[in-house]
Amino acid sequence: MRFVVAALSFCFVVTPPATCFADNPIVQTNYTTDPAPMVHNGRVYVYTGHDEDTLVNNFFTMNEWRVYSTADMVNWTDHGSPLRYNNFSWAKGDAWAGQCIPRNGKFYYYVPMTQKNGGMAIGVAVSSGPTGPFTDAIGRPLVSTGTGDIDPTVFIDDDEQAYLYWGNPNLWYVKLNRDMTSYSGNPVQVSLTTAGFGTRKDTSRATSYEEGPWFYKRGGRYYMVFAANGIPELISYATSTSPTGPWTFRGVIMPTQGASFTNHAGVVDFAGNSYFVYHNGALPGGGGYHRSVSVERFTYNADGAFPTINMTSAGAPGVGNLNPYVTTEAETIAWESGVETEPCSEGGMDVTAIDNGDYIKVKGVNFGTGAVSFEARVASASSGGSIELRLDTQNGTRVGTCAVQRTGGSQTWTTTSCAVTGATGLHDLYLKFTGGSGALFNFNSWRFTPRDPLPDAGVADASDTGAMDAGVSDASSGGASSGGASGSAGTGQPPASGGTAAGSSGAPGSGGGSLGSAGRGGSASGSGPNAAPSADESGCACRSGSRRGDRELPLVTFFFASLLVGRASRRRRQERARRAHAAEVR
Ligand code: FUB
Repeated sequence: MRFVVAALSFCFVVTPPATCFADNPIVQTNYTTDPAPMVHNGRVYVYTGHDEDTLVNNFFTMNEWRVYSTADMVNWTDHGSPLRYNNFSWAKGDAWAGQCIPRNGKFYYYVPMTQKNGGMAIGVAVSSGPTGPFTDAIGRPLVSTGTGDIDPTVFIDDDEQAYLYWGNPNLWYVKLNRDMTSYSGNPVQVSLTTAGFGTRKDTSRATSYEEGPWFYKRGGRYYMVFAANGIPELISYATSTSPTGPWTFRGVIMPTQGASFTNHAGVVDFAGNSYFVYHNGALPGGGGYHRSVSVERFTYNADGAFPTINMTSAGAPGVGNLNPYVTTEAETIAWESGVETEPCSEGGMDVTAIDNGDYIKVKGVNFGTGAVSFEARVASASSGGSIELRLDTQNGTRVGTCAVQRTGGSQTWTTTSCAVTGATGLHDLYLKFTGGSGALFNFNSWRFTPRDPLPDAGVADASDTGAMDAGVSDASSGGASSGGASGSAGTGQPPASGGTAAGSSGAPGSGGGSLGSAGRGGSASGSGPNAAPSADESGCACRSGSRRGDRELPLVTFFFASLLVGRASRRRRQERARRAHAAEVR
């Protein structure tokens, strides 16, 4: 169901805009990992991995990638899974960290997987849209060096040359051809020097570089953000005046925090702000194998350096407000309690597993001079229930109650409506679900009807996502080209060694209950004792674990190194989340 309503700009609104902050983690319906942000057509898309609730061999259990998007940095629309490892005929598992980039009117998604014939390799999938579905573009791995081919990052330079970097323990790159599905020459192994990639806290490798590179350009300077220091990881960065180095180590961005032994970062500029997207174990039931994506807003220093960025539960401030008078997908969520999402027969996703007392919170909703009615697209195979419309808290002022009747099927959709009184100005909106026992109904989309005609400014297509009333500017993925980064030359590096790297790419370790994490370490054939930089572990009431092993050791070695991750069901996890947020007055 789609509505196109004119006027996203509420200049008649008397309520001054208030700053609302995102709730971190930004997704509560799934454990999400390895975020890769991408800006496209006024929205930020975040491509993620998905840690399954139930672990296999107490290790990363990841079968698919997922994508979420936002126009305001606080309300995130769930687009489901655009790609799975088994969409690649040559892969047998491990849908680890990827990155998507638009080019030539298409979207290219670079993702690592374990091959059926062993070892990890990077594939490329293509789609005509940012939310997929994606298909294997070439029917075979794009790159496969045999040494930890994980965590691809892709960037297209101003001269239109595209680069793909990746790897753990080595850092590799290729120059992609314009088709984005092939490359010229052989993979080049970056020479990892302490001048370029910092000194490791231990001597297991030559530098602090571990994995998860994120490559982009800002203000004429190239940035390589990466997970560093072994287990538990922190996020550091290097810069260069050239896309292929040499690199100069610039320090730590995000200290070791957040109850996950890995971290993995992406950086994006959007609507004039810079955002740092990462993962931790902050969701209830979270840990090293049950991670969740969070976002922080930050400002580069005048010289282009990163500030220290700490993990928060508040997250990034909102950008503009949400317009309730255009259709919003029900799966556009700032925070929820108890619900899940699923593919919808009407397209996109719907909200399901709705029980009595569950809710969805949408932040920064601008009702202007007021709403007179509300309508929702719903389906119910049971006896239905109600949607209570409450302002600012889950038990806040009720401005309407919409009855949902049985429709005869969980995907048999109808529109229900109800009167609304007292919804004016700017509020967080709670869609609170009530009814009998068991699953009540499914929920596809909603919108309010305004009391007054909307001004004729700013026509917008609500399409199938949340809609904003504030203009947002597009920016290229990665760092924006604006800003005051003054380039500085990197230090020289020795010629690339042809090094062998007894590579690692495996991680024992685990969460433990809701906070635990354990470790993973590298075992590359690096050399040289390295002083350990001391990580600032302030800012998060979480603990991090110790280094335990190496990803490419046999899985059996992971067992002794792993703590049990609570296999909390999604319901239990969400119930804990509900309790954690019960006291909120947002
Ligand atoms: O999610 C699996 C792996 O853990 C990723 O590839 C790494 O970056 C680390 O986050």
